[in-house]
Amino acid sequence: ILTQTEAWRGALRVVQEKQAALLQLWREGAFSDVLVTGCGSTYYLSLILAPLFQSQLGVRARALPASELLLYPETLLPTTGRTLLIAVSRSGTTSETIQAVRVYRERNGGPMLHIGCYPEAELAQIADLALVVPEGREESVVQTRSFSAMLLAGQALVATLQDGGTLPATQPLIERGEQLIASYHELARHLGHNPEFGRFYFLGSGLRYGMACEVSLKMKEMSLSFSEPFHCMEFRHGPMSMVNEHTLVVCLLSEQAREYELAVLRDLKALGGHILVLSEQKVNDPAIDEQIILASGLPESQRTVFYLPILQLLGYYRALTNGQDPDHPHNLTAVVVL
Ligand code: F1P
Repeated sequence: ILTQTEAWRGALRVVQEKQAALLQLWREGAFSDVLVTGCGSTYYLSLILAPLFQSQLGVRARALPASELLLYPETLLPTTGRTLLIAVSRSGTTSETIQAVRVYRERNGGPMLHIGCYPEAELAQIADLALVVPEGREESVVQTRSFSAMLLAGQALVATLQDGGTLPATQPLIERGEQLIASYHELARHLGHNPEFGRFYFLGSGLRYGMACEVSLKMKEMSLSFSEPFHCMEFRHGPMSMVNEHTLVVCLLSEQAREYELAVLRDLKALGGHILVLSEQKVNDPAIDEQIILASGLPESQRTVFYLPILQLLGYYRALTNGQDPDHPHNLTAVVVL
């Protein structure tokens, strides 16, 4: 978790190296649709990437777990245009993802772009183009550094394909990441070790929903704690009945709907919840107990990666509190085979 910013350099370098090929694929393809798929963490990465494609590039974009794409292809709307399939997988060997890609291509044709960490893996080999970030590799079963590297590669991919788009500058990005870790590591340790918390909720909307899913999964799989993600406003429609004084609510606060989201947090605070907010700038509100200020200076579409280190650390410290090995939690393997 603490070394992930080293992998960011690799992610940006890979996209830079492939820039010409990516632009050629994108322009020649004239895609109307983008379909992003993966499993587990890499499905959540797909859930972050699809709205980025849609909002930044104006194509219809959708994320589906590889198993759904494989077993329920009829849930996809047919398209009259061309689709770019993006398969995300740390290992590049998850059999659900490989099979989903094979079956989809047999039926629909079209190119496949892979985002992963292993150049020799099957998905990298069968891809038309692969963004492989070997620096993202890690020993733990749980994806942390790899997720960060693949996410940044995906964000940089979207930036590259935008007309006149530029990649974020590598050095300032890394420096800000390291500053965030230095500033808030202690907060993650403190909250993660607090035995009072028995329930964790991660709220994020719009571009942040996939991230809320991922950081909630980190908490769940590393520490075997009760943890769930929701869209912010959705939380009031039932799930908030679970909030009490043993609940930590983590909100990835937006700028465009901030007032609505703060109103939800005030309700949760009134129920006894402890509220941690991550926001670009400082926000003053009585509902907020703790705040992480990203101060990235980047547009929303390019700052998602900054949510990761501290919230991964939160799961890590909770795992230690729960007596779990955060690298090798119970019942998990690095690659799932169908
Ligand atoms: C996908 C994945 C991981 C999860 C676990 C099992 O792997 O579901 O997200 O943490 O290790 O596999 P991959 O296809 O991204 O390699």
